[in-house]
Amino acid sequence: MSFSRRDALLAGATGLVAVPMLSSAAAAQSRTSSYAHSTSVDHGQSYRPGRPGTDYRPVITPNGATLDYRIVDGVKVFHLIAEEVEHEFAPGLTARTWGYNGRTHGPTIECVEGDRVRIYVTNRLIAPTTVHWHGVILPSGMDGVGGLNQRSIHTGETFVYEWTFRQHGTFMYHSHHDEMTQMAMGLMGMIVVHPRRPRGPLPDRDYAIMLSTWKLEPGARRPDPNEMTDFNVLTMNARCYPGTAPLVAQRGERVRIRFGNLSAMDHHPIHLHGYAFRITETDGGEIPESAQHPDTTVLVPTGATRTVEFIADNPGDWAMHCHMTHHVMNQMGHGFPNMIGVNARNIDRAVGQLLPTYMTMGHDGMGEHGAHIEMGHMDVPDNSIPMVGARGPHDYITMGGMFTVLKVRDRLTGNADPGWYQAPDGTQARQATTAELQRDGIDPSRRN
Ligand SMILES: [Cu+2]
Repeated sequence: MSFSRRDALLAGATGLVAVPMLSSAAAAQSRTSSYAHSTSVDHGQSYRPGRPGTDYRPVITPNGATLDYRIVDGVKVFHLIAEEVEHEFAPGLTARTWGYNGRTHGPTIECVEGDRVRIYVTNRLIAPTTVHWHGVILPSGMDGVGGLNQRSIHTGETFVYEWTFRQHGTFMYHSHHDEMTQMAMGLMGMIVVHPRRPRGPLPDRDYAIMLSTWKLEPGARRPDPNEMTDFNVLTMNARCYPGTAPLVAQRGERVRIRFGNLSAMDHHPIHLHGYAFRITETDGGEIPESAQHPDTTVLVPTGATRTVEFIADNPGDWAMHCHMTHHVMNQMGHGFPNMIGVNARNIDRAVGQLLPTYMTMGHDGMGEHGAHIEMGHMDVPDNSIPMVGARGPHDYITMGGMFTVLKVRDRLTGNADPGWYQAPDGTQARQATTAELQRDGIDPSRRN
């Protein structure tokens, strides 16, 4: 349909064309074609505040929280407090970060399209700040860019932002004053706006995950905002593996995962094992069904959100991680020589006479690093985590950083971690037996 409401308004304003009355279905149709963002509300109309459980199924922010609100005269009132936070990235690694309401990142702001919101922002930081509402269509004066849309909020001050959500989707909020410093310190969070009139099936599990990157020298207590390239703590909802909580789903459920990325310098191709999903939304709006395509990896550019959906029909423990291999390492040191293939036995013996715990690292790769540290073979500075991993059900999991696990089970209790997957007989990789090798004509000692 080429005739849009905007065209109608323009035509009406110029008085050149008679404006036909549109049926409400046609009006809805015209709205979706005239706006890039997705909307299911009538723009002149006001709506009662959307209620969790009635108007929407609440989103889950793994390792995070959802911001509380109260309703005052039909307006949802929120209060964000920007402040310093003692934050744990994973067991063994904490830092003084900046966040909102006692957590890094800030809690997820969740609304329903048509909700009128009033968001108070109190600044308890040592520096001025503002909050920008990324992707939200609102009046220019509410957009939160320091200097451009408002003066900055000084320490001790409280500002108020107010608008009506006229769109649904996944958005973000973050500091827009001294962004380089304040976002590197963690001042960001997710915004989820549910449609007032949903089309299509609702998800049974709806997850929100913010991707971000940090530089934290081993032993240091504060992230370094000056870093441009060498980020060494890569996080989902400000946690790095093994600190990331698993996502769970019951077999057959429709799962939606909303990714946001506010990394300083990096895009993240997030890969899910065991599934193909559809990429259904960006922070610009819903992707028309005809343009959705199946994929196993979704590239989440910095400054953007991507939403994926799939039916959880394949039970198991499925890795979900950034596919950039340096983004699934924890505090990675790059400043050492390439030792792959080097026989370090003589070096270890010689140095070992002076330093009894000495061990040359890296001659068969980096996978051993975390396990060695756990076994006490190697010391690491206080308040730091090894380059990789955690103990898994079968062996050491040589992944860190932007890594988590989707656990799909026939039966679940709420959102509780069901533990490790027990593969049914005959569905587990294992060492081949001699009989099998003989049966299938496989000779392990064969030379090509
Ligand atoms: Cu990445």
